[in-house]
Amino acid sequence: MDFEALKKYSALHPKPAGLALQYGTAGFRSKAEQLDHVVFRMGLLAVLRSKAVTATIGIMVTASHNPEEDNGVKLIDPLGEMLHPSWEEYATQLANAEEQELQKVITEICQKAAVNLHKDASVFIGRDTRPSSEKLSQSVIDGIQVLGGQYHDYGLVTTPQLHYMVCCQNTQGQYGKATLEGYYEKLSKAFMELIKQSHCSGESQRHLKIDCANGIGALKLSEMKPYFPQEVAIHIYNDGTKEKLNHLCGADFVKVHQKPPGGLDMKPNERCCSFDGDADRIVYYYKDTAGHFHLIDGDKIATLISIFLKEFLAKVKQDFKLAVVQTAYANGNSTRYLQDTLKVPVHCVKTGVKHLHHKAQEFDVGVYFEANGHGTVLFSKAAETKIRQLVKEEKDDEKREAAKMLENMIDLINQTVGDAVSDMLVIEAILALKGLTVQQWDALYTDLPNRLLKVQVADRRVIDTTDAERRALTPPGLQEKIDALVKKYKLSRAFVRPSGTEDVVRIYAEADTQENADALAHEVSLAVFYLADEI
Ligand code: G16
Repeated sequence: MDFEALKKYSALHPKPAGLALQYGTAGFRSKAEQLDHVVFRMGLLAVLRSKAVTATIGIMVTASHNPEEDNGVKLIDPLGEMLHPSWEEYATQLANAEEQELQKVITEICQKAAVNLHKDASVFIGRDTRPSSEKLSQSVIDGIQVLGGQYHDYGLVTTPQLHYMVCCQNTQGQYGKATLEGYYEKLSKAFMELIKQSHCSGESQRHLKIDCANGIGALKLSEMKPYFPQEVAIHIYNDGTKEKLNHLCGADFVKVHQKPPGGLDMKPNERCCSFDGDADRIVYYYKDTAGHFHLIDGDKIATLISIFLKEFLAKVKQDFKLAVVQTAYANGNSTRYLQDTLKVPVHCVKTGVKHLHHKAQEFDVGVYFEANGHGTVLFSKAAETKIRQLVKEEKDDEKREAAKMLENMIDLINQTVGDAVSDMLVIEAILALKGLTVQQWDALYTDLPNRLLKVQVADRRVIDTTDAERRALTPPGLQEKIDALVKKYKLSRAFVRPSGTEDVVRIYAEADTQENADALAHEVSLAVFYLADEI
């Protein structure tokens, strides 16, 4: 390794003294101006990771749902999954090393992770539409080049598109072609195969209004439009030409505020959806004739997909194990509906797609969604192989047709990570195939009224949690206080956790009425505010 060159380049990407950042829920996130040294060093780390696993690694510059002024960076592992947790630690060490320690930290990582420096390295790069992203991705390239890695810069792509490219590359094309055309062709072909079998052609079911959060989703959907069948008319709003990224729009805004985004005029009963800033999350919604807003979040998306999969998995009669993975944010009534009505096992894990993905891998078919609309479906290799085999060889027509339906679903779903474009097509296909309106989908169960709040405290790390983040271990007395507050209301539940993407503590509460959910969330936030700052 040429440490002299490293020293020279690193000096061009200096670390602000005293600044310490952590690889959080989805990589590093901070104000963009604090990230130059971090992205340079993540370029270095991507090269080391690539050498360690002898595969292409992805690196995405984005801060997804965060405000436009923020930015972030995360690494993507060979099959398109999130970076392995053991390397998250190395990422944090490398990002926080003082200039003079850099060489030592790199050497230590190489020793601990048995990195063979003589191997080749290959890195795929992508970025979102933030004004700071282009320059930051140049710094990533500096990091890759100084360690002699090869790179392919995809430029502006959605986060899930980059995950897809990495997976395609490392499976030698088995997962698909590692190009944008390859992605559009794969998804649109599977989608068309599916809707060919739908019998409903109501005008209202073909139009969809999409709020793209003023982000990359608008660009990529426009590119994809020519690939869509005529039966689907998508209308793009908040395309980034007028307003700021994620400002008063996007999936996070709609979910947190439980109201429609700005910039999208909604007529009664029209089906609408919102992507987030890097198009890995999606939520649906509509306004009824009385003008009331109805949110259809990740929990209801998981439910719709589970209903569909359960029906078709039963038809192929293979005894595949289907399960749903949620987080503590899942609405209590969604969990009850899935378990008690649909009879699908539900598992709860910590926030962060990486945790849900990991758990979902335990089943033949694992549906995972965060309530915020981030999720996908995983099919085990064995299940996928069996389904494809049934399509080719099964003599029983009904069984073979059901297998075909599942096969197209497998191809339509981006199994590497939650993907707003792919999820949208999955949902649109299921609604068309089952002849469901958005209102009928919404009516599967009624969400318990809930409220999400955030509180700023001096140091959010004073909050430590357990039991998939449902209980607080510290600061002392906080959980007892939450328990006492929860007891005041019916059907109530509340929890707190430090965010891994913003400098805030998140509070979630649900109860029998909206007033009670709001009051409980407010009281819990006051408890957090006082107890966290006492430490
Ligand atoms: C990221 C993660 C999600 C997580 C969200 C909020 O989303 O990928 O899994 O739910 O942050 O995390 P936290 O509550 O820790 O801030 P995105 O869309 O911003 O990448």
